[in-house]
Amino acid sequence: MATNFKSVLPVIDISPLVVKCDDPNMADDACVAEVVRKLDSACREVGFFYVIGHGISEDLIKKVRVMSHRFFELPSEEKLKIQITPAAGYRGYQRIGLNITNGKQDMHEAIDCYKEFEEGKYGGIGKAMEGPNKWPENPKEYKTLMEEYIKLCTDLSRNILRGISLALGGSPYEFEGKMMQDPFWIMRILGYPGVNQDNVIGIGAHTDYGLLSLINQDDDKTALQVKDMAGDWIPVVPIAGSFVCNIGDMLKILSNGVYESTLHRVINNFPRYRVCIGFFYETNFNAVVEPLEIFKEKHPGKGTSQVFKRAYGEHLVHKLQTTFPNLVNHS
Ligand SMILES: O=C(O)CCC(=O)C(=O)O
Ligand SMILES: [Fe+2]
Repeated sequence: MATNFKSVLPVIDISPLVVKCDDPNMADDACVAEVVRKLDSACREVGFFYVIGHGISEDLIKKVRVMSHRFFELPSEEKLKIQITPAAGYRGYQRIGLNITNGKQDMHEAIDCYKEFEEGKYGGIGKAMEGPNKWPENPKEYKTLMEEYIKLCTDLSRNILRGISLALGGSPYEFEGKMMQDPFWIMRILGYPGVNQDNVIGIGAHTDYGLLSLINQDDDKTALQVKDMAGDWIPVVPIAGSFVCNIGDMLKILSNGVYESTLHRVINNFPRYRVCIGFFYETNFNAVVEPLEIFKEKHPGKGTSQVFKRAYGEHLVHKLQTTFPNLVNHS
């Protein structure tokens, strides 16, 4: 397979960054500087990499998948008790085929969760997404486990972004400024039936639309694929205990186009069911995202004049309405 980068994505041990994450002088540490250099080349060349040494226990990473498998094994009527509706802020369970990407039904089911916020906080923009997340009663303790996981993923994303901020030539905190002081997040708990045949698409080709994504995938089947610069799809072979990390559209804009968000898709042509937990760290819900001044100064030759003409939250609601046209039309 011809590729412009190795068919194995970079694996980055970020432990030095995790250790120093609260030290404003972290960049002076030689081990942190090495992590930053690796993040820079991964973000420039691929937009996808594995992180290890991230500090979240392998047991917990595995447990959230095991519990999610248990939920998806329940009878359909059980799962539909927490069914997604526009009236519930697009939160909850969606059956197989409800999600549409590029006009086609995706072969997956999911629980979608979003950061909760008080009614009226974002006025008209936020209205469509108001409401609490919907958690099943079974498995027991699932909500508590997932909420703990979300907290850890939020901290980890912020810490990786500190490294990426340094990689772009800024201070560690450029992604904590006015557009990102109250970061939104999305979590999708995804289940892909094993179809054992080719060309059944679990999720069609797309880029993620936030800042940074953390993918926690079953470690015994390869289904996620990333499109490389030569246009070939390369498999993202699981590494136990790692997260697959990738850049979203908002980071592309904020970085002044220095980093790209990369197309990816999922095809589970294994006979067995696959679970993946996607955590998506975003800007403020109401941020109108544009390239950061510091990165325009640092990378003048690069440049994207791309400004996000509406608030990130409006973009998200629009995406949800195109992803779930059947929900919008029939409720
Ligand atoms: O299932 C996966 O590995 C990735 C899912 C994904 O790309 C997404 O939810 O945006
Ligand atoms: Fe994705």
